[in-house]
Amino acid sequence: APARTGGPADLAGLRRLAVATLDANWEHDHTVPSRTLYPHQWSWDSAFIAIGLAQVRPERAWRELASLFRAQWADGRVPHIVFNPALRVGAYFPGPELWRSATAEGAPAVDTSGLVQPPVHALAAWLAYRRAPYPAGLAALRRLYPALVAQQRYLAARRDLTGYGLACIVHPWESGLDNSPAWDEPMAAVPAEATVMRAYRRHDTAHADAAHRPTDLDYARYLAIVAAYRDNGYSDRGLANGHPFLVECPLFNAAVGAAEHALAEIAALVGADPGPHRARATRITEALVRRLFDPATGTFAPRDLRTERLVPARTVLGLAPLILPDLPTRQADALVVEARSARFGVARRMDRPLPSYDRTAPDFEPLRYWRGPSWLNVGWLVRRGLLAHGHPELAAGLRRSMIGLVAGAGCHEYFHPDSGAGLGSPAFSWTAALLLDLLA
Ligand code: 2M8
Repeated sequence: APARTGGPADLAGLRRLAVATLDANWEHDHTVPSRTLYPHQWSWDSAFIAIGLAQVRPERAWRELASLFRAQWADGRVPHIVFNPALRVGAYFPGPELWRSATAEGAPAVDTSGLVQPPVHALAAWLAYRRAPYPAGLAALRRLYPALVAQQRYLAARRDLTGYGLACIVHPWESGLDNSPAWDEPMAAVPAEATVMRAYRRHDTAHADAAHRPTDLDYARYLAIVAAYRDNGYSDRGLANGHPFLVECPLFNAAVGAAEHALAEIAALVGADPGPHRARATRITEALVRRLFDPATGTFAPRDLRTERLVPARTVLGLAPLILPDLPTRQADALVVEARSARFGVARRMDRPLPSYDRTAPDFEPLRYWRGPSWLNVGWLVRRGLLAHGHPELAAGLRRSMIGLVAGAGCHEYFHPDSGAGLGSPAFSWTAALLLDLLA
């Protein structure tokens, strides 16, 4: 493994490793998150990947986003997985045969899932353009703009179940933090038994240690929620009457708000009116504060719409609203306190990486996926937030810590939150892409 010293020679080596990782994961018009674990195209992965590609392969950055948006549904939803038809059956579980998107109204010609992921794409497109503002980039941005607007319209029109102005997620996979302790409470109410999984063959545990992944009981519930949504044609009408998982998530909605800020910038560039985007951004931030900020804990928490309760687990999802430039000082200051606390340990000099979950919690699991390990994409978002709210030293500390992770272990999917050891896929695309962005 490369040394941890971080001198210019090491940094050049790290950059080469990141570019080689992205090149190896490039697949005709998109980048797979990982050749083994995730061999298709994933929605928010593609956004993070485009940010890194913009620096080294700008033409690919735009192809990455364009290929994802070609799979957009008629209602505007951008599917969380776009399946590569060239791959064998069983290359990923659950595959197209379980999603059956072709039978749903408004689905594209290619097989996809019916779920979405945090809409970080407008932000990615804007950053990619700023990184490589060549004329083809502007043309690509112009083509993408209406699709990005439709993506937001879907979330506002179909997923605002309460009328408060927030989008709800209908599956933990939509949060991107699949088995986060944030979902334990809402998931406990989903009827399923681990034994259901005997009827299926999981693909992930053939490539990663089962102890580092969600459990069979988690997967049984994931499938039960997919079946409920799919059997209703992936329609969002009637979700409130019995869909098994309905949550307002702070990271997801922070992404929705950040998207409106980015769309305002893009609109100005492509000759559209930025005003409505700014107005929507303001309303989303207000709704986040009203609905998901918990003054008792000083952080944001998901709201379970079946019980109307805020989830008590303190996860890194709660720090995400920092990315909103218009987050009021009171909430921004509270989040900085939360980030610096022993729970998350953000500091000018970090002795350990940013965990995905409160490291003082009794059920903190340093090896298991989103229940403790450190991930570069959330760290990258939190760093942006610290910069947006005037904490350059903390942002620099977090950046150094993230670069140190890759220097020590390579472009892993996630990292042990104490030792920094690499976990999950060893050649993971968003780690490579966001490292390039951090080094730019
Ligand atoms: C993970 O999620 C997929 C399901 O969508 C899986 O576990 O198979 C999550 O880490 C998610 O955030 C990510 O987008 C995806 C691909 O990297 O993997």
